[in-house]
Amino acid sequence: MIVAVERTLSILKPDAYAKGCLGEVLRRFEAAGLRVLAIKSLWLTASQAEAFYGVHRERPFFRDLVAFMTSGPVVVQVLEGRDAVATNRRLMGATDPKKADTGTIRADFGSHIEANAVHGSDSAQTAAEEIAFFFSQSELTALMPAESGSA
Ligand code: FUP
Repeated sequence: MIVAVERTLSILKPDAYAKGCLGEVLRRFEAAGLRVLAIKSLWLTASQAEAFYGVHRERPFFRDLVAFMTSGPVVVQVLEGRDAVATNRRLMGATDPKKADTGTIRADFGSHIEANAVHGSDSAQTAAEEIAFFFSQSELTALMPAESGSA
């Protein structure tokens, strides 16, 4: 079976940040073989949250989702590893924490369908777009080894 090494975008949402479970969630990613390629914390503006979740603009929960995503700081990160998109989605669990499998991040740390602790890209194509939304090329290459021979 061919398993692709790929990248995905992960967000630790305001509820996860407030609960103090960032370390445990990161531990689970690393234990599953996902490496943190780039990471930063920020407080999303309404325009950023609206643009990021633009696909849901017409849904009834859109306003509440934007309000929630701007209610506190988040951590955004690029995870890299084998089958990263699917691995991250498996670790996250279903969108609604009540329906998420036991032991998944959303089952353990989510409160309800809106405050569900984490976001993860749902395809390689979406991942590429979401990574570019938050990270510049230089941020993505910051952890590459320095050129040999430089002083
Ligand atoms: P997921 O890919 O699991 O994050 O789920 P979706 O892309 O379908 O939804 C994105 C976010 O919208 C969810 F994380 C939470 C929010 N949402 C609601 O608040 N209510 C809904 O009924 C569905 C999604």
